[in-house]
Amino acid sequence: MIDTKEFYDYLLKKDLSFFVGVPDSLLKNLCACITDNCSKKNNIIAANEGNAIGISSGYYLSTGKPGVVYMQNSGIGNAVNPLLSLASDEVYKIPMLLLIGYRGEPGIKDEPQHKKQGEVTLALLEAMDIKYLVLDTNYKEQIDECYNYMKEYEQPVALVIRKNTFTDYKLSISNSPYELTREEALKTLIDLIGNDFIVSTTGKTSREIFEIREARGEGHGNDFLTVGSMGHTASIAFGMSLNTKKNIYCIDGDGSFIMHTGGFGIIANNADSNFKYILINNGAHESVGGQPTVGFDINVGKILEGFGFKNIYEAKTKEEIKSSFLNLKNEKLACLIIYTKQGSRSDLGRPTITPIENKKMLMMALKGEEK
Ligand SMILES: Cc1ncc(C[n+]2csc(CCOP(=O)(O)OP(=O)(O)O)c2C)c(N)n1
Repeated sequence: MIDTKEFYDYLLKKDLSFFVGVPDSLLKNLCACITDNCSKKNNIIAANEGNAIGISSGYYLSTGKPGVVYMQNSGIGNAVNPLLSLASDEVYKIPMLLLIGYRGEPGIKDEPQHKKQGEVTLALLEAMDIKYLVLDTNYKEQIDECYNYMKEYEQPVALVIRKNTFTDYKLSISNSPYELTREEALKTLIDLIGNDFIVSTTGKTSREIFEIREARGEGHGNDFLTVGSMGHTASIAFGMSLNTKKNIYCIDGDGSFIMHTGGFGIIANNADSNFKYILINNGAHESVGGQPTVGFDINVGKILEGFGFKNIYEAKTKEEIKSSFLNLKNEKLACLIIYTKQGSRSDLGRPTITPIENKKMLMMALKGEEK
């Protein structure tokens, strides 16, 4: 294992002191160490991984120094375009150190959404002509090698980081002004949603919905538990809502909302009255370690309104969820923003049905509900 703080300190020693990225569960300890030790100005938690490449490129243009971009390998997809059409040697030649969490590494057990990504991670880097090293305990030499490569070739270079590489580092999570937990909010919502359909976001939201249904002995056919494709939950729900009479409730997270916010303009201007948007805002990427988002700093309601949503409700308690729900249900282009604190059960499991089983159950349940 690598001592997290020593790794971080060594990056600083090489003058690699500007960090930007999207947190990852596998890089949880490193992200926590960066969040704890870096000034806000030198650690930007980006909306998505492509944004992170852009920000790091801008940093280089004004300082001549490479930035450090952290991401889960799922985020490579978001980063491909700016890596190839901005940073590459055929375009502007912009060096940066990519720290990539290696979920789904072949031979290591992982969740279905990480399998394919893990299989192709190294091949993707090779196809993009990005030099990479798989991080090892001789990390100082590896960082030196990356540093020298960036100096000589002015190119992005990657350190691919396996599961359990870093020692524990606990993030000091600031106190939340809210009392409700995400799981309490979900239980309340599931009671109210009844026989309608749910499309839930990646991370613990979908895991909690699965376990609530299990505990109640209900099936999973009314839920699409989006395990991957972070930031696309609302688009999936919107696409689904176009051809069904049923109400489709998208239950999203703030990190996911922020990742691909542009999609909401398209949704608001095309959705029918059966598309319902619920955002659980805990101001954090809670599922991967609790690193802050700008969820509490931006006015989500005004943003949704600006895109064309009409009736924005807010709730901080179960009672407020209940009292606004009828309006959400009955009004076209209505949204509900629920403010919660961070935290989840320590024994929270994962869906025991496969994504394909979930898909089949859902499609079966939707059959006969066409508009
Ligand atoms: C493209 C991509 N980047 C990063 C991740 C890792 N990831 C999984 S869940 C999550 C946090 C989601 O945050 P939010 O939507 O606010 O929900 P919360 O976990 O707070 O409930 C992240 C960053 C991912 N799955 N996909």
